[in-house]
Amino acid sequence: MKIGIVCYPTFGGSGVVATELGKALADNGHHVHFITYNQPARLDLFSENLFYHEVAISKYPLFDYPPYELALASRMVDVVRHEQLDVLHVHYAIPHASAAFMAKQILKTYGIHIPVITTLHGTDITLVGKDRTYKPVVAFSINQSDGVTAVSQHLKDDTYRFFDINRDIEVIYNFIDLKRFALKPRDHFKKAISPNGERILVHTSNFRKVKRTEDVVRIFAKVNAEVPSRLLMVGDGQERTDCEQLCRDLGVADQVRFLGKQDAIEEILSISDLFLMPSQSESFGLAALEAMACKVPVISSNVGGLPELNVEGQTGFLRDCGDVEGMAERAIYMLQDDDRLATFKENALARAKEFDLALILPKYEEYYRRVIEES
Ligand code: GMT
Repeated sequence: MKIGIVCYPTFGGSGVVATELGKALADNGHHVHFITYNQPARLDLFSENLFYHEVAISKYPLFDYPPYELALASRMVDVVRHEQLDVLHVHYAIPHASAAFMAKQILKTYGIHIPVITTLHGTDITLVGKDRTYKPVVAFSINQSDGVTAVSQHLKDDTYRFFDINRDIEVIYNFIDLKRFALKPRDHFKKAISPNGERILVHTSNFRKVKRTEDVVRIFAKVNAEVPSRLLMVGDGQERTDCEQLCRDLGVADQVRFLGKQDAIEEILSISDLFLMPSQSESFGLAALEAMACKVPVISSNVGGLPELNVEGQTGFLRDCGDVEGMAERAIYMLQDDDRLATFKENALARAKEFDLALILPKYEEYYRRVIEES
């Protein structure tokens, strides 16, 4: 198939899923055309089947806000026509689904029919999408898509709850490349971070409010009072400065390292014992899956799609959002006993294998075929 993929080219979860999916499809022989305003973060173009089409935005003094959606729709029209695409797959509803709708209407005037598939990732529904500013457009463009997927059953349910949706939504879970995300021996690195064998806790995110990064620090401070430990904070965003201050206020600044944005996340996960994800909202929790693939169990909140990934008492524990006390108590329980921790680590990997890219990729391919046939 010739597939167009539209996504945010950033480190965010939806961009990562779209890029990894595109690369895997290209490896499977499909021609994959990325249409974005920058080359996606994890995209290397060393494949004859991968193509990148930049959306260039002209700036005119008249525009306080350059109309990106129009530039994107025009680029989609151009790529579909000249590359003869079979399907357009847009990731994250805003503004990709509505731009695709516009492109589809324009293409009709050239006598071209292009099926559009929208994948909902999370905040495009739970946070931004249901904001009154965008809600009618999001609902309309979901209903007008030829196919819609959601990354968890919970996100699918939320979409029906928040919007007036009159069509089917297919659940296709996030996936993991187990070749890349695997436990790698990194003893020298581990020794540098925890010279006396302290347990290593880790959090990776974009440090937005929704991630409750201050809870991460508070949980760690409680754990650290009972179990010799270190915390690695990976990523960057608006909450980082407050988190750094909180570390000082709680007296744990020397035990916490802020590593900023990192490419080789699997290296950091390989030396970690426990992943913390106390999010306020999380449609799936790709970062937790990446940790589990590297044999790192998870303490998370029980919101959104997290219970579809993290299994209570097996791969970790889930507590109510904001229950810092409960999360810390369960973390201490896991970290205090070597054998118990080892069992959780094995279970985490076994669960991650259920989301292997090799299992999820055929679901997308089959869905593309079905939508192309039925549209
Ligand atoms: O988590 C983020 O802030 C990034 C966000 C995105 O849209 O890029 O991630 C969302 O999509 C990921 C991939 O499908 C999911 O695994 C994340 O759970 C989801 N984030 C939220 O729902 C907050």
